[in-house]
Amino acid sequence: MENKTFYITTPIYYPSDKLHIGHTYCTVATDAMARYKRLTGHEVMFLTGTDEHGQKIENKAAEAGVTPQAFVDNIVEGEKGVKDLWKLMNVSYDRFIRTTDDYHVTSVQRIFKKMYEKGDIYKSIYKGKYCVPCESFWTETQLKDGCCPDCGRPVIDAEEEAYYFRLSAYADRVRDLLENTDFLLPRSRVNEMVHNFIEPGLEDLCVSRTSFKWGVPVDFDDKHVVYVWIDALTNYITALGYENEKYPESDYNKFWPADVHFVGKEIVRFHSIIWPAILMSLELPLPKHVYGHGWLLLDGGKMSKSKGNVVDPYLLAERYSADALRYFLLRDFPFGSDGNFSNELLINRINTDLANDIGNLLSRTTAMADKYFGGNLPEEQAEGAEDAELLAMAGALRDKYEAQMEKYAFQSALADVFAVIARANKYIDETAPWALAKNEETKPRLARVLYNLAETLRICTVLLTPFMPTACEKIFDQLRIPSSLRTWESAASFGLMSKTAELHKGENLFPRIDAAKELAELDAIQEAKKAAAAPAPAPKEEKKTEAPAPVEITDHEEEISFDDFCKVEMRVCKIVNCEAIKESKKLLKITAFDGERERCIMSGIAKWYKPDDLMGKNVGVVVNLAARPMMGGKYVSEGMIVAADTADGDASIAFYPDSTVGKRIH
Ligand code: ME8
Repeated sequence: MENKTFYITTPIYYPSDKLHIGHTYCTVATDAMARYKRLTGHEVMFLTGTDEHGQKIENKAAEAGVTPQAFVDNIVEGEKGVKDLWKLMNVSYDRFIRTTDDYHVTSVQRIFKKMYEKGDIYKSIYKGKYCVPCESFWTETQLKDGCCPDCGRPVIDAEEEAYYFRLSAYADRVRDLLENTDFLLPRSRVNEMVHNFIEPGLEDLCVSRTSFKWGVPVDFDDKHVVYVWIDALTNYITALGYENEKYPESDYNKFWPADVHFVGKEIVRFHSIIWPAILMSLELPLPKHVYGHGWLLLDGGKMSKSKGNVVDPYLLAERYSADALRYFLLRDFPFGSDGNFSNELLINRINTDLANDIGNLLSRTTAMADKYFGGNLPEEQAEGAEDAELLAMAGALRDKYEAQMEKYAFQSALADVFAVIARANKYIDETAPWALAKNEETKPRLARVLYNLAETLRICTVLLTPFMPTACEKIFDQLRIPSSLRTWESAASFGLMSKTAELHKGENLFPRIDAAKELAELDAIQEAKKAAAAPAPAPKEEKKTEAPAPVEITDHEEEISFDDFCKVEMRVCKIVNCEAIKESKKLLKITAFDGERERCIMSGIAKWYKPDDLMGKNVGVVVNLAARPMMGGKYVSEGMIVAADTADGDASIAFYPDSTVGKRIH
């Protein structure tokens, strides 16, 4: 078993915005693969990270009024940033590389120089479309209606000095690699690469820029920064210590070449053409595989922030658990192809596979063991005719699963496991344990039925661990499985558990979801986000000529200036959760979505409104009150709901339509 290593990577993501479900999809697939390889006894290096340089980030930071470094620090390390997301999703990466890490910058400079000294990088002239006010070069395809995509102004043809990588020199070797090896997977992607990029003739690649500063400086010519791909792709070796002192050379020797790079299909070109060519230039071994996975689509199109249709993995994982989301992503969509994401699919999958199939199997098995045997199966057990098929299927499962996992066919591997789970549920119907329990003579048969169910669950749970690590631990615990029987080796054989197994019913791991209610809530949240992403309506022109109508000031009102009034920010917020709290009869704890984020509001309206009266309603909220700790700091209230005092001493809250969520109230 020693010396088996496995090196797997995700793309390094751009921290130009919060990551969405697409990034999560690739990362959890990589995590499942890494966990599977650890389970099978490999020493795994799982690398992920962020690709932090470039003009886009520089521009975004400028818009936000912060330095590029502060901007990326916030998205990567800040609250609900990239690292928080991977923690929430239970992603077991071994290393996280940021291209702004000093050691990476050093390596990139050394690599660039090496390639330059070899003659594979040379200085030339870059020609492109230039926006003078933005000082930005654009390619033809980046232009919007022929104009600068950032400011919409016309562009001019312009030139700048740039370094180029002699990609053309490697065309034949790359073609051979693509056509005659299994380097690029799935195989269907090979033709596209060859036809679209190799056959028309590979052009040399521009690898430096002088028009922006946010990048790795070329150390022998510092008006240039390294442009995109030499900086980004080399992360896969710099994170192993190549050309830097951060990690020992032994890491590189142990893990390079990578076993597989998982990447989305839109960057297959860079990973299957440019990356091997860079490595050839550096005279380094090539990764064994690049796997180009498909996209998650929404309504048939790609998700995009500007369309307001990105799916937020935080929201879904917090609502349904990271395990359920991980399982759904890898069970519903074939890894190599595109798939249409929908909340409905997610909820259906949770209800059918997790609540019904495995959830029921577990709770029926443990509940019957508790009820009929006090949780301890007796020694005396009797085999029966119904056993053979279940035992054969469960006994053969590990090898079938392995064959699929080795092809990165997560969907098929999971389908195989769930076929056995379905078979076990059918076995319960066939053997009717409740009937066996009625008669002392059939108790040994009952004991064996429960034993077989527990063993089937054990094997399935070992194989599901890479996909649902937390839930699987809990299943093992309910079945009192010792650690020696949670292993890959033990999953190959049926019947390893002691016959006098102890098992007890525990918490319901996958509660059924009320689909109609959840879908309505998720839709409402999505609508609110879309409304918030849409451009605000143009402000009404102020009527300067008419003086405002005089307002009568009654004695209990202190007059405030218009400027003071403008300081109060009221917005329509959607109540996504509302509950009574045990510490107070007056207060309700409300979670309200303000168009950008959810905030906690402690509101003293419990006397007039029950939680159900407010769920899903859109209400006016003062959102810029200083946050206020309440109940000794147990809760922090981040807003105040606007309510009217009615004549009879009641409170009345105005409700707004969905289209106004996130909008300001003036
Ligand atoms: O391309 N469906 O970063 P990026 C599935 N920095 N996967 C998706 C997806 C979707 N809708 N959207 C994104 C970059 N992804 C470069 C990579 S690597 C040396 C440099 C996933 O933030 C998918 O894996 O645009 C895709 O390739 C990656 O996120 C792109 O992330």
